This record gives sequence, structure tokens and C-alpha cells, in this order.
Amino acid sequence: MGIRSLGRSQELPDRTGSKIYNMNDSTIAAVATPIGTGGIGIIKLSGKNALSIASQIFRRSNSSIPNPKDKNSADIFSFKTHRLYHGYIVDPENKRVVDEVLLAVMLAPRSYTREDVVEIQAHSGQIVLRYILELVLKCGAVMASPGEFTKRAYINGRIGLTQAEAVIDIINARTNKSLEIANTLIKGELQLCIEKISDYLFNFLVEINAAIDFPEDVEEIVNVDRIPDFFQNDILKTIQELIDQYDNGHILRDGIKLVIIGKPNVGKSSLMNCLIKKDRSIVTDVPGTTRDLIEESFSLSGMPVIIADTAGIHDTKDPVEVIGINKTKDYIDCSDLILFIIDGSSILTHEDYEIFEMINKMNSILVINKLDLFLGKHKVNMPDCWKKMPRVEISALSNKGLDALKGLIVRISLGKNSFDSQNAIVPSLRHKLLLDKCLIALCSVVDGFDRGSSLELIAIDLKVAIDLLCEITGILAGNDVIDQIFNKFCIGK
Ligand SMILES: Nc1nc2c(ncn2[C@@H]2O[C@H](COP(=O)(O)OP(=O)(O)O)[C@@H](O)[C@H]2O)c(=O)[nH]1
Ligand SMILES: [Mg+2]
Repeated sequence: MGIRSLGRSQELPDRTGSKIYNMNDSTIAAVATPIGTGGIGIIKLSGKNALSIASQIFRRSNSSIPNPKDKNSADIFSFKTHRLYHGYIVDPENKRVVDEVLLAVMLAPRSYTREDVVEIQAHSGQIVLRYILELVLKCGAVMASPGEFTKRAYINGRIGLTQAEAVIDIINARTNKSLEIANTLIKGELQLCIEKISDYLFNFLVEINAAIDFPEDVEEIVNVDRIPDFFQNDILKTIQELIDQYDNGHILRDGIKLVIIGKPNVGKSSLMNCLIKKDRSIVTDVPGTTRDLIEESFSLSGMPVIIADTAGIHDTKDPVEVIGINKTKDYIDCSDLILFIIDGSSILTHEDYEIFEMINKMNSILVINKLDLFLGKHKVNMPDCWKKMPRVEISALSNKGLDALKGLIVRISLGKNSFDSQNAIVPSLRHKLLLDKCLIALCSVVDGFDRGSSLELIAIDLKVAIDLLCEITGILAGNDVIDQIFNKFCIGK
């Protein structure tokens, strides 16, 4: 048996993730429901002292009148897990009843965070919820940071990182289709798929390392002379498919940003109102009515859309209009699709031409408005270069042509692909960028075998690929990445 040549083979990645976070000893608390008046508001506690903290302020109702002096009535430790108990929140300092509540204990590990959890369902009102939150903080809980409950679920191994990210997607889902995509991720299908690939690659790296370290012994056991078919066919193909799924499906989850632009009085605000089906923008025949940017969201064939009506672009010295026009120009740069609208019932002016120059080569649709005024009459005389733009004739006044415009927006945004949002695994942008890099590293592995590179070099690329996959699943995601992900959450989730 050969002597292990230390330092030559690639150090195997630590795939336990155990080093990343130390478990937190604190018990966290937050109001888990939105601020505002409503039916119920929930205060959530998680951590090893959740029960003892809650027991200091909760009095169980043995009768209809609470008896704050009755110490035994707060024996939360005897409560059955996952059951609701009726009682009262009592301020331990002045013994006053704060609210009538329902309380549930969810004992570890059968809870969202895998820690002991207490949920207090109070009446929803800012004052009462804040009062109860302050009481639990006084009794030893600490205020939860955004996403900390879900972060604990992840750290305690209940969910993978991609599933934790799906929780944000579920909260933010704006259409049924975006919800379907988030639900596939929360089931852990991406997590599982990436884990399977990285397990395979990990074992392959072990074999390569063995071949590097014990060249004489390993030949009979493993064959590392050529790339395995499974690697070439299945692994590379699956990663490529995941990347493609991002391109096909992310629009349905993330939505698109539309912007309506044009010179004054062409019907931008009228079109905005037609699309969102409400009178949001002021429509008048006075040029320069819309001076600021107006954003709204709506759903188009399951695709979440954010649309902006903008100030008409033209030469003006009015300082307010100038600010509005500059805002429009900035907004154009960060939008996915431009609706460039012109008045089809009148001749084009230098303002239309200037706008065309500004958006030429950008993703745009030419919307020729006021069809009711020019139907059957002369058509607007436009230069040939304009005709390359996809275009549609509409009347924002009578809603004519609106379905054609909507169809065009969907076709341009989603492409021709029919997409099964219920079953497709759609990685997020973070996953997709890591998968892109992983594919490059794996292609280098294939290339290395083709060119007969040394196993040491091949192992380096392979380890890079595994590390990138582990960054997706969270095993190797640094604290900054984890913090960035959870900072997108709201407090109380
Ligand atoms: N006849 C006709 N008038 C329209 C149409 N769309 C808008 N208008 C009118 O054009 C004027 C300017 O519309 P508005 O939406 O405020 O244009 P904006 O300045 O581009 O936002 C208003 O008097 C609208 O009623 C249309 O399709 N047909
Ligand atoms: Mg307007």
C-alpha cells in the first residue's frame, strides 16, 4: 500500500455545515401578523425559554373571570403540544389583564423552528400587540430579527436553504403561478436534486483523490481514466436543464417591469388605467398632467406585472416636469419591456422620433393609440426602421386592441415555451448564477479528461463545482450569504 501523499489530493469539502452557525441560546419573539387592526394578531416565541417566559404572563381561564393571583393557572408546562388553550395575558407588574387570548405550545422538535414555540393569539390591535410583545421582552425574550424564525428552521436542519428561500417567495407571491413555483421549491425538490448531484460528484472526487494518493492500489477498484457516462450525460444535462428552467420560469415568479412612455397627450395614462382596470392615473387633454412616476401592479396570464405610467417626454423648462422626465429615463433603464405609445390619429413629431432613438434596440412594443380616431382613415406614416418593432393598434378609450396588446406582452415576456408552473423546479437568480459557474467548472473537468490533464488539476475543478453546489444548498454558504437571504424576510417569519 502506498503512503498517503499529504497535500497532493484535494482536501474534501466539509459537507456537514456544522461549522457555519453556532446555535443560538436566546429565545426570540415577534409579532407574526401584519401591523394594523384585524381579527387576530399573533405573538410568536421560539427558544428554550419560550414556555417559561409565556408562563409569567399567561393565566389560564378556569372560570370566565381570570384570577391573576392563582399561580397554578399558568402551568404551561403541563399543556399538551399543538393544542389551543384559552386564557388571559396579565401584566405581572400591575396584575392587570391585557387581553383575552388563545395560547398554543408547540414543543421541539415538532415546530417551525424545531425549538420550543409558543404562539399567543391576541386581538389584533397595535397597542395590545405591542404591549404583549413588551411583556415577553421584559420576561427575557429578545426581539427576533427579520426572518429569524425561518433562519432557525434552517440552522436546526428542518429545511434546506433553498426551501427557506421559497418561504420568502410564498410570502411575496403575487399570482397563482408564482405561488405554484414557490411551492415546488418549498417541497425541497431543488434541494434534493442539488444534493443528489453533489453527492455523486463528492464520491467521484473521493475516487479521484484515492487514485492520486494510492495510484498503485486503486487501479483495480476505480477507473478514472475517462469521464463516466453518468457524469457526461445525466449530471451536465440536469444542471443545464435547471439553468434553462430559470430562463423559462423566473418571469412567472419574479414578474416583469413594464414602462409606458411617449410624448404628452398620446394616452399613456389612459392605457395604464385600462391595463390595471382602475382609474389610477389622471387623464386629461391638458399636456403634462402626469408629472411623476406612477407604479401599479397587476397580473397578466399568471405573470406578475409592475407597470409605470410616466411623465410625457418633451422639451420643457418646467422644473417639475424636467424632474419627472429624468425619472422616466432612469426607469426605462431598469424595466424589462417598454410600451412606446404614439397617437395614431396625428402625424409624428420630432418628440416621437427622439423617443424612438432613445429606446431603439431596447425591448419595446410600439403602441399606436387612438384607433377610434383613425380607423378606416390614413395610417400614421412611420419610417421603415420603426416597423421592426412589434406593434399593435389600440384605443385606450374604447379598449379596442387591448387583448392583442396583452397577448403580445405575454408572448414577448414568456417566449413561446409552454411552461408547467405546477411541477417545474425554477431556481432563483442566486441559484442560477451558482449553477452557471458550476457548469463551467464541470465542463473543465470533462475537458481535463479529454486532454489527459493530471488528476490533481481535474480534482481542483471538481471541488470548485461541489463547493458551488454546496453554496446553493447552504452547506457552504457563508454567513454573509445567509444573512443576505434572511434579511429579505419580514420580522416574525
Ligand atoms: N379618441 C381617443 N382619445 C384618447 C384615447 N386615449 C386617450 N385619449 C384622450 O387623450 C387625452 C390624453 O390622454 P392621457 O391618457 O392623459 O395622455 P397622456 O398625457 O399620454 O397620459 C385625453 O383627453 C384622453 O381622453 C383614445 O384611444 N382615443
Ligand atoms: Mg399622463
